[in-house]
Amino acid sequence: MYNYTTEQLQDLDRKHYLHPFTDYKKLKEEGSRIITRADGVYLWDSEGKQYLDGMAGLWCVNVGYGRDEIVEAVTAQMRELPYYNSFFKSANPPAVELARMITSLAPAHMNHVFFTGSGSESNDTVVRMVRHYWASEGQPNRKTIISRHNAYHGSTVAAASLGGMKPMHAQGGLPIPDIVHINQPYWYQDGGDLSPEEFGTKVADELEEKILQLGAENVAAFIGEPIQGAGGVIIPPSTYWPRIQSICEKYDILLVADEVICGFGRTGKWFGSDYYEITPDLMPIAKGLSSGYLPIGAVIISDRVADGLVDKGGEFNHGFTYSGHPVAAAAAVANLSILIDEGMVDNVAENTGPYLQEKWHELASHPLVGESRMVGLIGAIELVKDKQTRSFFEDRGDVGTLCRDICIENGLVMRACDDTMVISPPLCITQAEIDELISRAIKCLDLTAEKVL
Ligand code: PXG
Repeated sequence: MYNYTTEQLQDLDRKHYLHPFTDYKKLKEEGSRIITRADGVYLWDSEGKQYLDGMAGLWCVNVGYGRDEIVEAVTAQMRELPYYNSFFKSANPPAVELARMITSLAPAHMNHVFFTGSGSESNDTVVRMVRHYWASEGQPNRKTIISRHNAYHGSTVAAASLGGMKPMHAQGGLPIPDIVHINQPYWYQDGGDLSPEEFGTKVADELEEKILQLGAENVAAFIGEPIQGAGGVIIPPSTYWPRIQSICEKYDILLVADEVICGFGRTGKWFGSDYYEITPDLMPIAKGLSSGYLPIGAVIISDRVADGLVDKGGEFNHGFTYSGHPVAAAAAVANLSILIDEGMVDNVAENTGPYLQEKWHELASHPLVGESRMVGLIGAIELVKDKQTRSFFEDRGDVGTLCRDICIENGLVMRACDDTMVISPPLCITQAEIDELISRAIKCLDLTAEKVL
């Protein structure tokens, strides 16, 4: 369709295209990889090289690539109504149907949806909505939102402020006021001599300390990813979420579960909140909602918060041109239908999840691997210098980057978060494809170990 050679594309890319989260000088020197097509769990680049996509794009292509049902739904919707807004008392059939479907899958007390265009917009919506909710309830001082260091909630000003990524805060004077951070439940790095369970309780208790320090009457909400994704697939100890939930209840703090990665089957349940048996007040979602076929996000809202907004909130002065976009909504409806009709979420829980977990845990015996962890189809391995003492390499991140580059050379997309290698493959992955993923991963770990151990 685009009549360029790889070199021409790379040249034009260098000249005109500033990529997200990219060191521009390095990219200019090295040139970009041009991905041209995909099917199932595989990608191909402009030179015809094949990759197994262990990251489902960016943690989003849950149903896998190449699903005609989505293409057809989108094409039909484009013809019927390519765009109309949801402002001024308007709605459209796919957006209404999508709201019905999402709330039928969400926990029973969550029956309302606000549509956005992305996960970042969903989290911006969370910030404005929880503050507006408390103001409507006659508690306008409840403004502060407590989040965690090393959380990722997106890249807009509010979402990056909610996030706990220090390099992001350093660029542009973030966080914005009234957002504070506590420690993350990262046992492998910070747990020391404590058992994971003891450590989980200890870090959860930091929430109570922070609430008492701020005064509960000033705190609006706590936000966390059920499992941190971009932070390195930090799977919290079993004691963590129950404690967080009970602290939120004790002080009447709204609980926000960022389900942008965990939502729509990643953990083998529909939502990470189902996996950890927590009952949030708000759940920002995106990614797996449309499997990335078109950009769409949303916030799922509890009856308590929605009722408050309806009864006392007046006009909510917030929304986006593309809130409830009919074509994106049609893609999401078709995507959710595939997940439901093919039983993909149960298949992760009962079949492919346990199968990949067993093989993934075997990687822990590799000399370079300090820990392997996985829930459903989201997992990580820690690359370390000394596994006995849980010691990381000195220049944290260099070995991860090396391993990631070796993976790419060998036809496997794995992402490095510092020296933590993470995977989150499409939920449609088969056992045979899992075998292939693991054999490519072992080869790449061996090649990395040869260079660094
Ligand atoms: N919340 C979570 C938990 C996310 O993982 C967002 C919100 C923001 O979504 P949008 O659609 O605005 O990007 C995310 C996004 C990475 C990486 O390198 C992760 C994300 C995005 C880009 C890169 O791991 N997660």
